[in-house]
Parts: sequence; C-alpha cells; structure tokens
Amino acid sequence: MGKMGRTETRSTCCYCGTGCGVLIASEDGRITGVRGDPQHPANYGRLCSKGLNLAASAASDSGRALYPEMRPTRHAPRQRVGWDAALDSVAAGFASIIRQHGPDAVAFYVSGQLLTEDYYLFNKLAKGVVGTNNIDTNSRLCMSSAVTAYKKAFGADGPPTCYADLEQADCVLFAGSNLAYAHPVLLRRLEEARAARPDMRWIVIDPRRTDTAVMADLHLQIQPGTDVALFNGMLHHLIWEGLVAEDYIHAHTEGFAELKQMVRNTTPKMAAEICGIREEDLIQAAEWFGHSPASLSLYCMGLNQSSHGTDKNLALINLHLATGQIGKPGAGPFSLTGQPNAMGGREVGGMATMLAAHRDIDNAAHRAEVAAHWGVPAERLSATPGLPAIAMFDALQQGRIKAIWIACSNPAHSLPNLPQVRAALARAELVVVQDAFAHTDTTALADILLPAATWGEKEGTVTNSERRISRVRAAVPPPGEAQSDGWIVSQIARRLEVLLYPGAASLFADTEVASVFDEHCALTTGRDLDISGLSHAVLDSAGPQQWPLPAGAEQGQARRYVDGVFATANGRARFHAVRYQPPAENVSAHYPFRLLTGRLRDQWHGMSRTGRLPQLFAHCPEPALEMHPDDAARRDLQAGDLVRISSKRGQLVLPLAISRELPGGTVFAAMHWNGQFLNSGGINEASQPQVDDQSFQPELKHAAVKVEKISLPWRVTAALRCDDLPAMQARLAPLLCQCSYAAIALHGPDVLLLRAAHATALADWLQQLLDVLGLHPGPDVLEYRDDRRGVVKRVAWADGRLSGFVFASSSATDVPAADSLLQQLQAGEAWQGSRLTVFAPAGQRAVAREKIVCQCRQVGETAIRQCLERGESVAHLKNTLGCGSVCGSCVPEIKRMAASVAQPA
Ligand SMILES: Nc1nc2c(c(=O)[nH]1)N[C@H]1C(S)=C(S)[C@@H](COP(=O)(O)OP(=O)(O)OC[C@H]3O[C@@H](n4cnc5c(=O)[nH]c(N)nc54)[C@H](O)[C@@H]3O)O[C@H]1N2
Ligand SMILES: Nc1nc2c(c(=O)[nH]1)N[C@H]1C(S)=C(S)[C@@H](COP(=O)(O)OP(=O)(O)OC[C@H]3O[C@@H](n4cnc5c(=O)[nH]c(N)nc54)[C@H](O)[C@@H]3O)O[C@H]1N2
Ligand code: SF4
Ligand SMILES: [Mo]
Repeated sequence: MGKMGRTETRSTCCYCGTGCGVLIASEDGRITGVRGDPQHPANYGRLCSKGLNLAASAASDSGRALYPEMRPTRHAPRQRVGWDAALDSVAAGFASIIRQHGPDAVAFYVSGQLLTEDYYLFNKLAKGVVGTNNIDTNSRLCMSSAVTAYKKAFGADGPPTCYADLEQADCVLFAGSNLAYAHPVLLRRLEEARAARPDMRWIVIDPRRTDTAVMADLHLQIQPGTDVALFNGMLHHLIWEGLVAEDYIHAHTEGFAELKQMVRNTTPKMAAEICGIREEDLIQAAEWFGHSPASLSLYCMGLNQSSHGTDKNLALINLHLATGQIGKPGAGPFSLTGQPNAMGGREVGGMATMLAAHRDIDNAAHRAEVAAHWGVPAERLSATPGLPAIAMFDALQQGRIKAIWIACSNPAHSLPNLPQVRAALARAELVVVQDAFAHTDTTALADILLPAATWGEKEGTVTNSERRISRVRAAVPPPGEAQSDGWIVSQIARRLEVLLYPGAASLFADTEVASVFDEHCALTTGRDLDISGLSHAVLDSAGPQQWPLPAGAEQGQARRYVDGVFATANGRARFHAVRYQPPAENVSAHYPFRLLTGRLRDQWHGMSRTGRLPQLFAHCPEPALEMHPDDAARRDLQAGDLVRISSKRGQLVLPLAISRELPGGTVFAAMHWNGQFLNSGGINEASQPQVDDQSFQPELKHAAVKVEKISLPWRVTAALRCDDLPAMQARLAPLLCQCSYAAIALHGPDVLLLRAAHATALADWLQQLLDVLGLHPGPDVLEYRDDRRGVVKRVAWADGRLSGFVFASSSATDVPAADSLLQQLQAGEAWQGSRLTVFAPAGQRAVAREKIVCQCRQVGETAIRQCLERGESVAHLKNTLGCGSVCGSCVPEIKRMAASVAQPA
C-alpha cells in the first residue's frame, strides 16, 4: 500500500458528502499536495477550504495513533503493545462476554466516515458472526430521519436527485441547510448556475441568518422546529390556489385525500404565526415553489436533527409529490449527506435497524438471503432489532451492554448529553476504540486503542450525496504500525470465529478490498440499489458511477422515479398527513433560551484533523456562544463575558458573542469544540438526547437552556511559538479541565494560544502550565511576579524574537496587554527596544484581533472592508486582494460584507 517516488494519486476528499474528487501528490511516501480532480463529476476540479488543506493536515504524523495500546489492568494507564496482543484481547474480551451474556451484550458503534468495504466487514462481523444487530453509527445523529422518510414515502432509501439538478432547477429551497459552510462546492455550482440563469429563485429556511440565507431571494427565518407547520401552510396555499399537479397525484401517489383534509386547517396565516414569519413570505415561497418549472429542495440537519425529523422530511416530500416536482431534471427532494460515506453505510446496512442492501431485519426472507450470501445458518441473523445510538449508550450505562467497539467516531464529543455518555463508557467492561488520531475525548476513555490508517493511506470506495460511488486510494503508507480499518476488523473477526465457532469455515477468508466490494455488489442484485454491474475495475476504468447500475448496464441512473413508479409494493408514492409538533423540550422561565447548534466553515466535527492547522482557525479563532444583542442587553451581558450555559443535563462555560444572525430567544454554539480544546466536552454537555420515535435520531439542535454570567476574575493568557502544534495541544489538553474556563486555539503561522479563567488563582496549575510550555527561567526569560495576588507574567525570547509568554492575573487590563503581545508573537518580528516594556500596560500597539475571511489568500476583514468602502466590487476584490479567487468558500461572506457596506445598519 502506498507508492514511493513522486506521483499523483486520484482519490476522494474525506470530509463532506459532496464527495469531491482530489488528486494527491506524494513524494517518497509523504503527501506533498492536493488539488481538485478536474474530471470528477462532483466538483470538476473545485475544492473548498477544508479540501485544499488536506495535504497540510497530513504533513506530519504528530498526534496520530501509531501503535496499539492496552491497559495492563482495569484502571491502569494504557501501554504500547504488539498487534497480536491487542487483537487477541479484543477477540477474547468480546467472546467471553458473548458466551456469558449473549450476543446482545456487545455493541459496535461505527461511522459514516468508514469506507464501504470497511463498513461491510463490520456489519458482517456483527450480524453474521456475533449474531447481534447492535451495530449503529454516527449516521444515526445525522441521516436517519432522511432515511426513514424516504422509505416511508417512496418505499426505499436514497435521494431521487443528482448534482446536475443544481444547474437545472428554477427554484431552490434550502431547508435547514447551511450550504455555504457545510457543502461549499455545491454552493459554488449553484452560484455559477444562478449567474448563468439569473431568474433562478433561492429560498432559505433557517432560524439563523446564515451566509447561505444572506444569498437567498427569500429568507424564512422561522422559529426553531416549526418546519412542519411551514410546509403544511405552503401546501394549503398550493391546494387552494390550484397549484397542485392533480394528474401526477392521481397516477402516482396515494394518501392525498387524508393529507388535504388535514392541511385544510393549517392556513398560511396560522402557519406563519407558528413559524414567526410574515404570511406574505410564506405565500411567496409557496408560489415560487409551485409555479417554477423545476423546484429542488436541499435539506440537511435543520430538518433531520429533531424529535420530529421524520415528519419534517415527510412534510417537505409532500410538497414535491403534490406538485409533481420529482423525477424530472432540476426537481426533487434532495437530502444532502453530511459525511463522505453516510450513503455507503446505508447501502451495506451498517445500522441497528436495517440489513444489507436496503433489506429489513424483521423480514425473515431478507434475513435468509443475507445469511445464504454469507454462508451462515439463517438463525445466526438475529430478528431482534439492534439498539440505535442513543439507546445503545443508555444500555451501556445500565450494564445491559458490557463491551463496545467504537470505530471512526468520537461519541464522547458528538453524542448529546455527554455527562451520561462518559458515565456509560466508564461503566463498560471493555471499550475498544479504533481511531487514526491518538487524542480525542473518546480515545481518552478506551481500554484498548487500535491505530487506524486514514485518508491518503487506504483503499476502498465511498458514495456521495447523489448516489455516486468513487474510489478512495492510498497515496502513501500509513505511519507507525497503523493498519486499515478493514484489516483490523478482519483480523479480529477471524479470531472471534475461532473462539465462537471452532472448526467452521471463516467468513473472512478473502478480505482483499476489491473482493469485499464484489461481495457487497453481489448482495445488491435485484434490489433497488442494484450495483451488480460495478467492481473496483469498472470504477478504475470508467470513473465514479451512480447507483443503481445493474449488471449489463452501461451507466448508473442519474435520477430515480422518472417513470413515476416508486419502490413501494403498489408502485405509488405515499403522502403522510403529518402535524406540527413543537420541539421535545419546552423553553420555560427556568430555561428560557432555545439552543441551536451547527457547523463552522473551516472545522470538521471533533477537529482531530482540522484542529491541527492554524489556518483553519483563522475564520473563527475561538469558541463562543452567540446571542442576539437585545437578549444580551436585557441580561446586562457583553461580548467576551464568560457565561455558563446549562440545561437539565449538564453545563459548560463559553465566552459570549453578540450576533444579529439569530432571532431573539435563541442562542447558537458551534458543535466542534471539545475536551481537547476546551475545559468541557463542548456544547453536547447541554444538548438534548430525546429522539424522533420513528428514526431514533436525537434532537441535537433544540435543547432548552439558561445562560448566566459568571465571575471568574483570575485570567490567564498563554501563547507559544512551536514547531509541533498538535503535540503541544495534546500535552496541554489534560490541564484544561482544572479551570472553570479554558480553551486552546491555534494562530497562524505557528502559535498556540491558551486562555483560562478561574474564580481564584491556581498556583499549582500555573506551574504545570509553565512546565509544559517549557517557559523556564533563564537569560532569555523575563518574569514579573506577585504571588500574593496570583500575578505571574513570564515572557520568553528566542533569536531576538518573542517566543512565548504567560500572563496570569486578576487585573482587567492584563488581557488586552496579553492580546497585544500575542500579535507581536504572531508577527514574529525582531524585538525592538527594552524587553522590560512587555510589562507595561497595553499601549497603542493593542489592536483588536483580525478575523481572516479568505483562508486561501489569508485576507482579513479590515482590508476587505476598506476596499468595499472605496466602492470596489466583489469580483474586483478577487484581482486586487486575491480573496475568493481560490476555493471561493469566503465569497458568501464577502458578498454579505458588501451588502452591509452598501446599506449601513
Ligand atoms: N465545514 C463543515 N462542513 C461539514 C461538516 C463539518 O463538520 N464542517 N460536517 C458534515 C456533516 S456530517 C453534516 S451532517 C453536514 C451538516 O450540514 P448542515 O445541516 O447544513 O449544517 P448545520 O450547521 O449542522 O445545520 C444547518 C442549519 O440548520 C439550522 N437549523 C437549526 N434548527 C432548525 C430548524 O428547526 N429548522 C430549520 N429549517 N433549520 C434549522 C441551523 O441554524 C443551521 O444553520 O455538514 C457536513 N459538512
Ligand atoms: N450538538 C451537535 N452535535 C452533533 C451534531 C450537531 O449538529 N450538533 N452533528 C452530528 C452529526 S451530523 C455527526 S455526523 C456527528 C459526527 O461526530 P463524530 O463521528 O464524532 O465526528 P468526527 O470528529 O469526524 O469523528 C471521526 C473520528 O474518526 C477518526 N478518523 C479519521 N479517519 C479515520 C479512519 O480512517 N479510520 C478510523 N478508524 N478513524 C478515523 C477521527 O480522528 C475522529 O476521531 O456529530 C453529531 N453531533
Ligand atoms: S466540499 Fe470541501 S469538504 Fe466537501 S468534499 Fe468537497 S472539498 Fe471536501
Ligand atoms: Mo453528519
């Protein structure tokens, strides 16, 4: 695996479900560059800021999990062991629990970031060898409402649409999707389409005025969770204005009469009231949607992550079916997948509620088909549904599940209600974690750590949002002793087989990646997602392909249901009369705010990869809780104040940011920050585990919380220039939890920043911090100290330049003074004049820290604003400042700035 010499390898980006093709340049076993693949039909050469930085994130092995590790005894720290010892221990541990307590006492928690082949093997191990359906994935937190709704409405999972529809739509409805941040390359395609066809209408439904919303012709800034009311109100208007497609409804659907009866009472006026928007806007949206020759909706977590996520999806699908906006170019309900292989996971049935190739667990014939394909007795496949993610961790906490094997996900950060998740992992008898990076909130709780190869180092396939299967290829060998996920699963599976079924033939005899893919393809024969015509060889010669692609077909199908025949038993799509229900948790006098959560443009989930690069912090350098200015004023809160956010489940502390993007009564926090960067596990300390009762997806977006100012007068600002930022971050992370607030951020080009706050001075902690930073007294170090008041200021120079400092004190003026030093540290210029001036109060040198808008060209907000104020156009800025000229991820924001310059608030 991996190539030597200088070469370019065709592969796929490992981040979002857009599934962009990349070309990886490598030299002598190291990745040296990444560019967009001009031939890949998802991106035609474009990449966003995250994709463009893939090579940088892979540049060093620092922070990678390099060797297997195990605890010698239950509570002892893990130690490095050989692969055989680790694999034997996992197998022995699982076998012993299975023998004692049955197969449902163990569980697998996997990920939409695994490759299809790895996913297939995990599923085969759980269902075919162990005989449990307790295999669920982080896709439960992500796509399960979309899956459930597709199955209910169309009879089968999978979007009916394709990316070419982006170019052909006349009306695009973005529902709970911040495409500008989460699927930037798709937004680029849409922007180009709208430039070519300016009549195209964009409607954005989002409680926040996101960069995507700003670009829309109409932004419906609804109250969180009210989408069903909105869609029903729109449908009411369409029906009573005669904008529905009677012929289509008659020929291809069922259940319309009941739906019509139900929405009779949801007038646009009532719906608009529930949603907190103007009735005219709701009607305008319905008119555009109904009158357009082709209406496309793009939806994501704003719909799915809800206790009524399935209903939200179904209510939107109702609109498409009622207007016949499906199965034709530019039209259809397009659920965007978040992770690079959420689709692949659905195809192989790697979830607790389904079997391979869209088969069902409760269908005996389906179980028999899969068992026959694997060569195991039909009884081996359990008829008991497995536990979906939230219930799985509940069972772990209650001791019903005793061992869990987590691969390619970081549940101790990404699941809701983290206090309980940590308790569950602490209670488990055996926690196995398979990750590419050594330091995550979940690896911290592992009994056994299995080091995985990752992007650029392994072979397989992924399926993107438009059902297109692309090859992922290895460009370099994995570092240390890391092994591919498929190898690890197969090794453990073979050992488990020997322990559980001695003498039986192995189901894991041929685990070559291409053979595993063939096995998966064969299992899809005759199913709606039939890909019996595919193989690695076909993908290698013909390039990425969409499913279905049965044997004999030349090409995959771009659109599904073009003939109006659906995958239900009678071929008709089904309407569902779904009623609006509010979020599970009410806001109250005690918990008055609705907590929204979501993504930042340049970070990926738990930041194990993006959190290594200072350039990816520049757009949003530090964590924050956003609040509307009126709410803040009412509570006497100011930007930068530290606030405690609490729900019924848990609490965390964050600095406050003021934002006009939010409606009053809501607050927003990004999901990314976690225990490696913060003194808490992040926003999921407080979030909501209540699930949708059809899809079992938790309501990650709508907890009820309270926000209180807290007084933490002792403040620490520490910064250090260092070559190996991930290593320094990993060494500092364990210190964070001792403070009431603490956060680590990276600043370009090579500076690590730590901020902390506490009620009183923490002398021992401060000493540990100085030790880890290596800021020891010496000729190039100056110190000012007043131990009685907890004041310590230590500053270090190297080669005549500032190299690091710690400012700890309870004086309000020391934080700005430290910020000004931080800027000098970043600038890296030779120190002028007396070193003693570092202890002087912040002078004119202190300037507010600059936000970098364009990550590729490192262009800051001030420069852009100045040019815009001089009257330069956004297009012109690309030439003068260079911003927006590479990946384009910042263009929405620059356009928003241009609008605000043109119309001062
Ligand atoms: N930069 C970046 N991109 C990513 C990822 C990442 O981590 N970073 N992760 C990937 C993954 S796995 C996923 S799932 C996708 C997620 O992609 P998106 O779903 O587009 O992203 P989010 O920010 O989670 O949520 C989208 C929007 O839903 C809104 N919202 C909240 N509540 C409601 C509601 O009740 N109704 C409506 N209509 N909207 C609501 C939020 O305000 C937010 O702007 O992104 C993928 N792409
Ligand atoms: N509050 C809130 N919480 C959320 C969300 C939200 O919007 N709000 N969104 C939810 C959604 S949609 C999602 S998808 C989840 C995502 O949540 P997670 O699944 O926890 O996300 P990641 O941090 O991407 O975790 C992937 C892990 O796999 C590791 N890894 C990378 N490559 C490989 C590899 O090749 N092999 C192996 N074995 N490991 C590898 C990474 O280091 C990382 O630790 O978060 C969910 N949680
Ligand atoms: S849009 Fe960005 S993150 Fe998503 S696949 Fe493309 S390059 Fe990767
Ligand atoms: Mo996701």
